Amino acid sequence: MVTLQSKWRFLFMFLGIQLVVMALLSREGYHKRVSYFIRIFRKGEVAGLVRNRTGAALGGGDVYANLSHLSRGHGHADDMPYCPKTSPLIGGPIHVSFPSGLTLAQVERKNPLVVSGGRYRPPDCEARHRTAIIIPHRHREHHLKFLLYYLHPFLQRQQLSYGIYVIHQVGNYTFNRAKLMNVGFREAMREEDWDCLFFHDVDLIPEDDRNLYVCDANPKHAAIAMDKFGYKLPYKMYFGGVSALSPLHYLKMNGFPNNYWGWGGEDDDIGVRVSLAGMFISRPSLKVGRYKMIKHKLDKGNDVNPKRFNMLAKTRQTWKMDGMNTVEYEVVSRDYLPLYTNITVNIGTESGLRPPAPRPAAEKAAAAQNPAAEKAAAQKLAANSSNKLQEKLAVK
Ligand code: UD2
Ligand code: MN
Repeated sequence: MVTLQSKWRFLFMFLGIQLVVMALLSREGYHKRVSYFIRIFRKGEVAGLVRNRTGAALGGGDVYANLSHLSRGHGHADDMPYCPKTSPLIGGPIHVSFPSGLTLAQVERKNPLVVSGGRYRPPDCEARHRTAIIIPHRHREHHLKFLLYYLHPFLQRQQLSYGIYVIHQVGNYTFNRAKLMNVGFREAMREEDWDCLFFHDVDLIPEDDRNLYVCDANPKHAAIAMDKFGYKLPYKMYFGGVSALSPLHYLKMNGFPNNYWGWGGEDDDIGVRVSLAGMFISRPSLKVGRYKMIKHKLDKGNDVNPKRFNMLAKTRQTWKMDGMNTVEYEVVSRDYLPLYTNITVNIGTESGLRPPAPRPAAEKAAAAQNPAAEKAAAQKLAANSSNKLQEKLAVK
């Protein structure tokens, strides 16, 4: 039997709950709260949608699956509520494959909300994070196309405001990944006050959108689990592939080294810089920081750098003298393409930005008459420049 006393108790409890709900609603403004609750219900819907589709596709869902309801019509109003802390569009594992015949025009059509220069903002809420993606590049258009195909919807699902920058090294001189990153940092920050920069190999495709492209309190190594290393971290200090730094992190460690020409070493140097600058490496979980690398051979013009171990041994002496504070380059062109901003740049060689001035014609003719003297002169020049490099390294 229900007594009069217990009836009163229920009534008070009911009123109490109502008061708490009212207080919650009025705390951050009625409008924001209501849209928050609406989103919770929509989250269920979207998650269901993704689960349905992922269920069908073994090894992850279609990266474009839950973006179709975002429409161009919204416009971007100033009084929009912030996006929720966790995006309701996130779906987890992504199915990654590389179908032949994909074109950039198709990628454009699949991303109608991306605007000139490869920029995007969520159409229905104010993004909580602004992330720039920096991709060092030369002669990898084929990989770039696949990366763009996956990265655009991946970032949209995370409700980020973002921009994609491709930093293209001009000419055929030895490739320099880390120096291109320094260029990317400066050029991207010149355009917008990004709060996080992702330094991204062109051939790495993220396989789980819970791997958030936002910065942590410490520099983040995002590519913790790659197929090429059996989805495990190859060694503790590994910092290659994809990493994320805030502008403050980047400047604190004086950016990346400029003097690693060719393949290898620069990623370890960067890892060491993080700790020399008093920071730690943060990482997502192995379950989430998964990447597929598009298979490739070592590129022409990116031979293994034989000096890398010697240079690495000196990072402690060199990091403050070589990096963001000394980077020199010339922007050749800047193009705002539909899916990315392309910055073509001359980063020079070990001996500077410009090739040595051509010798006067008379001197050349004399050399042609005397090949032995020409050979001796060439040897002297080579010895000089390698001495210069050695000196440079020794100073650092
Ligand atoms: C590893 C690291 C990479 C870097 C490199 C050593 C992984 C997944 N990545 O990559 O972060 O430390 O070793 O330098 O382990 N690139 C071009 N054109 C070229 C050469 C390079 O665009 O001609 C760019 C491109 O973005 C590429 C990146 O540089 O992804 C790294 O070069 P890689 O892919 O040839 O080297 P890899 O896979 O051994
Ligand atoms: Mn690679």
